[in-house]
Amino acid sequence: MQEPIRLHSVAGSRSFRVLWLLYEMGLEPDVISYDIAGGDLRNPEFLGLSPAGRVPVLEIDGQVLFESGAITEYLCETRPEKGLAPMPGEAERAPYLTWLHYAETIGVLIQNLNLQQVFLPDPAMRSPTVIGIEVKRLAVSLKPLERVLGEQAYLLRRGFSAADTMMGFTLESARHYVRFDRFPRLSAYKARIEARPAYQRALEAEGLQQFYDREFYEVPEG
Ligand SMILES: N[C@@H](CCC(=O)N[C@@H](CS)C(=O)NCC(=O)O)C(=O)O
Repeated sequence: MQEPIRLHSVAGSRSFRVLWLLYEMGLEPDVISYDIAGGDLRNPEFLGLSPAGRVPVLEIDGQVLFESGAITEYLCETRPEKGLAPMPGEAERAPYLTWLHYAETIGVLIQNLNLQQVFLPDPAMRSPTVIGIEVKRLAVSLKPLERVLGEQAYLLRRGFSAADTMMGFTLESARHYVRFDRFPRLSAYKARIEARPAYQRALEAEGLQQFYDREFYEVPEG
């Protein structure tokens, strides 16, 4: 009998990337949910799986993996028949790796903004200067996506891939800080990937996101 696949997850976090990819591959993980604000991720048991206390963590094939990009690469390399990534030596391998990791360049900007706008307990602790800079950096980092999506429907010319599962979730967070009407192609791409049955299923399985209590966060006056 095959061992169960276990995904350690926080709703609305980077673990969504992995859940969505697993569903795109037709795999059925058990989802173990944590409360990010409640200190769950600092439990010694969880720290034994993820040393920095971060999600996602995936238990699969007798191994424990953390880092969403590494998990994505591992899943695609061990299950090449799913056709969700160009393998070494195949066409578009370089842009695939580039976009897959670029999703974390954007992810870190969002993380900084989440810290400032969502997690700091007292608004007086926020830095309008830092928020303003990070929002600008986020908008700049979306521009290359707008350019590439003018020429193709997905991040790779060959079609939907795991670069999209890494990036797509990131865009859903980014729109809380940058207005997407400036990025019409990116908006169309976002709608296209979110309409996929596996994306919708992951949303349902994950439950309500725990991060945002409003549609858009303005840069505070300062
Ligand atoms: N580069 C890592 C980042 C993981 C990460 O920071 N995850 C966030 C949720 S999106 C987290 O677990 N944060 C908990 C904390 O910072 O305490 C990845 O892509 O997996």
